[in-house]
Amino acid sequence: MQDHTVTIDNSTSPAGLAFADNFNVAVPFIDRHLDEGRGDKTAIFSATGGRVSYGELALNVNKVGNCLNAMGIAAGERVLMIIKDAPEFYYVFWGAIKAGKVPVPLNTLLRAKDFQYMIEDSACAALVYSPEFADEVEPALKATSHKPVHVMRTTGDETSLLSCIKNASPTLEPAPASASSDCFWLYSSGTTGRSKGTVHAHANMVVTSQYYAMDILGLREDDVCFSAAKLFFAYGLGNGMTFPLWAGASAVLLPGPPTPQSTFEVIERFKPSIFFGVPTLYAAQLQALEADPRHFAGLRRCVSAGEALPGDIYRRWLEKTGVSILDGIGSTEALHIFISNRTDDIKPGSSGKIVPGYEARILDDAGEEITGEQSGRLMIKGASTAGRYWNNPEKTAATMIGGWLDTGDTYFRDAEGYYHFCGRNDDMLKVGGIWCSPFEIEARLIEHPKVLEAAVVGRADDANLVKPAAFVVLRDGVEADEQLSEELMQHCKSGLAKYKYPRWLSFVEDLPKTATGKVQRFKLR
Ligand code: 3UK
Repeated sequence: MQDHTVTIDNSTSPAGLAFADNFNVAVPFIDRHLDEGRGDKTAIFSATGGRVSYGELALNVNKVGNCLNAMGIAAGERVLMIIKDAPEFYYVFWGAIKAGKVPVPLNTLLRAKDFQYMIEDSACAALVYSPEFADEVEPALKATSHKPVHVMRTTGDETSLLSCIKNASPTLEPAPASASSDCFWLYSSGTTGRSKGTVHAHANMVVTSQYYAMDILGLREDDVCFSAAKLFFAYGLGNGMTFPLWAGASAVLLPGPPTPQSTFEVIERFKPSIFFGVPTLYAAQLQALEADPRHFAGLRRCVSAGEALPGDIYRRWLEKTGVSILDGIGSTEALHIFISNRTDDIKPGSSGKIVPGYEARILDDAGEEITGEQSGRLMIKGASTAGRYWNNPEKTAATMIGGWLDTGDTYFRDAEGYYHFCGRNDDMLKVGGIWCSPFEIEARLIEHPKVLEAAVVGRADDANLVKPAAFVVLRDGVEADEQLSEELMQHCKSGLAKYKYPRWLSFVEDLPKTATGKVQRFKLR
């Protein structure tokens, strides 16, 4: 295979990466393993049974690519994916890339109106979904003004993707591409307005795999990676797919929700060597371990990201399991972690130091770089960052500035070079590592006939992790009681993605406001 190669020069730090002029990233991630003799090695263990070898993976990727070609989907057209963590996620993602289409994995926890927006915004040519999500996907397809030409379930009858690939050709030439051409998108949420399609190039997954997974995590071919964070998040996409594929290692996929029970079962059964979680899950797992201690044989690394890992969780996890958790900050726009603790260099409560290959700057309000220990706006630069948001030049211009990415976070760097998270510059909340806009919850509350006004802010729970807290002003004559509080929580759970409901709800007479009528959230916090 002469084309589509990437050369890695490990004599420099960070490793030098040189891409062939014609570079389709499916070749080094999928096809390379056949040339390197890993055809029989397990690429994927599925928690629902079954394993997929590198040989079968490459075959199914080709078959899906051929099906997409046969449907007449043109180069660069989007293929939306609403797919659970299972081998078919890999097949569609890599099949699309190899055939020159642009896969767009969506958060499967979202609701019909979110999917409707993404179908319209992406103007996708195809949508592939797991039957489990039909109740939200199908109403979205009915309501949308843009009808994707091809809609397919992953499994089911003869119209499903898995039936389609039965008769597809097992060989596929990689579509022409280059290191900087559009490869895939991930949607990233914003405070106000809708989420933005973050456009990633072919080179980007190579960069995160090399700079973070190989150089910081020390990923090896004999590793087994298990990510509690789902593949549709940039964090999970790296942990549970691109990293193990890059190293020729193996991944374990858990299709269902990650609970202490379900993750412990996977860890005990498959003995992963690297576990990737989020602080909220580590806190819940610790609680479960206190009642029911377990020993995780084979586990050599644990990673946390999505929101800051409290030092207390770090210490208790180390005490209970003997494994330290590496906290690192990443983002959808940067694709993966760019500041991280190291196995031999951890400062609990901090995000660690810059990952070689990335640069960071902290700016004051005037846009000047801060060199001392004061906090400011964190900007980062690196070869894995998205070049633009889809169809959104304003947001692109505001966020991606001269090669620098505005993270939207306030950070300070201490005298030893460790970065410390101080909060967001906007009102966005991270709940269990997942974005949550207070405005969206407020809008849902206000839809309720008994609610006049609502304001939502973040509040720390017992584990020192932020969850939404709502303040509600009721309409005249409505009685505030426990039952109404429960009714409003249910109203949120039924209309929003499940993780977005307020964990606390207080009834108030009025909301603190500025002279211009803007809610003063800081007073509620
Ligand atoms: C926050 C953190 C403190 C921070 C992500 C690893 O979370 C990821 O991507 P998102 O786009 O959110 C990015 C924002 O989340 N954040 C993430 N990690 C930390 N804050 N400490 C942390 N360790 O506000 C950041 O701007 O959902 C994480 C890898 C890939 C990712 N996409």
